[in-house]
Amino acid sequence: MLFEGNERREKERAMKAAGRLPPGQSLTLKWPVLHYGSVPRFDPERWDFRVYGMVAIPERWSWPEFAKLPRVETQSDFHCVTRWSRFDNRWSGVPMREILKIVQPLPEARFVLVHAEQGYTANVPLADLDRDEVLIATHHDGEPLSPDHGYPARLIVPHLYAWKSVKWVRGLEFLDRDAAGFWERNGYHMYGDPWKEERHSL
Ligand SMILES: Nc1nc2c(c(=O)[nH]1)N[C@H]1C(S)=C(S)[C@@H](COP(=O)(O)O)O[C@H]1N2
Ligand SMILES: [Mo]
Repeated sequence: MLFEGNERREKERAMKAAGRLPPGQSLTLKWPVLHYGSVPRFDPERWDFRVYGMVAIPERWSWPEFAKLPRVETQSDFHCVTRWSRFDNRWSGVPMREILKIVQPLPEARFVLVHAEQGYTANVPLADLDRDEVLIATHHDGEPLSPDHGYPARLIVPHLYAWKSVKWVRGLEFLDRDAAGFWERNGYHMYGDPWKEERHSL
């Protein structure tokens, strides 16, 4: 226990020195599980991933179709608004830029409402999805996601607070205006930049 505490504090100091620990955050070596509601069951027969709204080519992929999309591996940090940060997560899955290439957002599209099981949603500006480190992850540190971390697939947007990294993701809705998601309707910030501590809206 004592050793674990020292190791954590040392890594935290190192991340702080490297400019990787956002203000008001502390480093965790574990991986907490955080979500509203219960863990949904995955049914590969019925699962689909829909991309719709303001796109030139709407898509609906079944699980086998989704599994054939191009893949990428990334490494990034993860910052929860409840003040823990987890560093150097290795994710693999479908790069968001591949999805954008396929569906071709219309010029009017500026925001995306991300949809998950059980009606969970989060809003993200399109420009914030159009980045190399953003992906729909199916694996973490070489293993398939566990059910409580979002199996079979979750969004990862490392530069925003982790409530935007939607677990059990099922679709992307492209919009010409910002529309609050689940936590955003409940007082969280519309954008959620951890470096500016955009935790709550006023
Ligand atoms: N579908 C869904 N995704 C979600 C949430 C949720 O309640 N439902 N919670 C978010 C929050 S607040 C955090 S911090 C991260 C936590 O991811 P983890 O449980 O894998 O650590 O998931 C995010 N994604
Ligand atoms: Mo969170």
